[in-house]
Amino acid sequence: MKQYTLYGWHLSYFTGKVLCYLRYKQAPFVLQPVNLYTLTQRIKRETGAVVMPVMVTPQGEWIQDSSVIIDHIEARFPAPAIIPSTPVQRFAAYLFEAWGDEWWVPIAMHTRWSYPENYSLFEHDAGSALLPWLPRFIQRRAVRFIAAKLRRMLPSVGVRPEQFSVMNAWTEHMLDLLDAHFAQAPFLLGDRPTLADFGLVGTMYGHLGRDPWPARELIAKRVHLRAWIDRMAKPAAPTQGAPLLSDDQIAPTLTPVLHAICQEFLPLLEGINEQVKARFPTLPIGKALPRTLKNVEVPMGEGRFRRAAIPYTLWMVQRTLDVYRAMAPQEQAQVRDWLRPLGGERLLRLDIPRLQRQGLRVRPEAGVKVLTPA
Ligand SMILES: N[C@@H](CCC(=O)N[C@@H](CS)C(=O)NCC(=O)O)C(=O)O
Repeated sequence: MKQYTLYGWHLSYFTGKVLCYLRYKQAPFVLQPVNLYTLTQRIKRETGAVVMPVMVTPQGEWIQDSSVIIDHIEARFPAPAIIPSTPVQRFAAYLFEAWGDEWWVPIAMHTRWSYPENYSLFEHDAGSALLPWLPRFIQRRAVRFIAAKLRRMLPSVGVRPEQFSVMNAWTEHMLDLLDAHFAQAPFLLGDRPTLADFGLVGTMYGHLGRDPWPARELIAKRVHLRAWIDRMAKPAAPTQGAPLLSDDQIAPTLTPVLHAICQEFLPLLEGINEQVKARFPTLPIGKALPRTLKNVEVPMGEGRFRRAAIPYTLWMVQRTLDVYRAMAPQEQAQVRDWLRPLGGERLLRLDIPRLQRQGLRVRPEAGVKVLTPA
């Protein structure tokens, strides 16, 4: 059988997500550590962005974005299923994917780049991927240049020294909650992984679970979380027959996590949406919004957290909400009844203008008229 090629680095957040997923699915693929030429020339030409991961199909089609890659494979390799068949678990799986992809980015960047002891492994791994044919000292020099570029993005995603104590407290607490959950269930929604797990593993696989500082200081002592990361990284065998929780339930151990999603991530979405809606009427037709907009301030645990608004995040949530919209009224009612006591029902009323993705940016979906304010 012809193979898929996944271009990425195992230390990249979103490559980790897809890598764990493709392994679990036993899809025919090879991981091709992406080199400088492919990253900056071929991927740029094919997708319009310098980004990873990108997957090339056996037919030569280039697919960019971890969620689109997953959708492509799901359509062709339905078993083992990663999308729950019941409404609350299905909606929760997409919500966890969006949260895992978007909310955790500052935490993963902070735990990597605020601790210089991590740099050497990054330089080694990224260097041999980027310029495999050149001597090690040139590889290191080139990667230092890229690492410096990545570090310049830190303040925009919220990695700012004055926020470190809030971020650290949040992380310790959230990891405790996840550890307590994995002490009683092998995966987020039951006995087999779903899209929820693949969303969350992005932050844990290459970053928290593997960078030396967080792996030692944050993950090692949380043995159940550590074991989940390892299960996700090296799936034993497809757990096709293994059940999710019965009766469309979500484990009570996830209730505090879901509360946090509703009290922190939802205000972030609302803040981004406000800015996006204000920008759309003046956006020239066919143009994408900038990658980042102005700051948004939201709760984070006991504190407050400021970061730049990223319009792309709303595209991920449009994906979640589309799943809800496609449900029968009875199923929608079940999702509403589940979200209400969590304080998340207004997520369903978030009136995001229809968005089309363009690499890491978004623009109004073709054919959708954006009304100019009177
Ligand atoms: N939403 C995209 C995100 C991809 C992404 O942000 N990838 C990072 C590496 S993990 C990257 O290439 N970033 C380059 C940049 O931000 O310009 C996905 O799910 O694939």
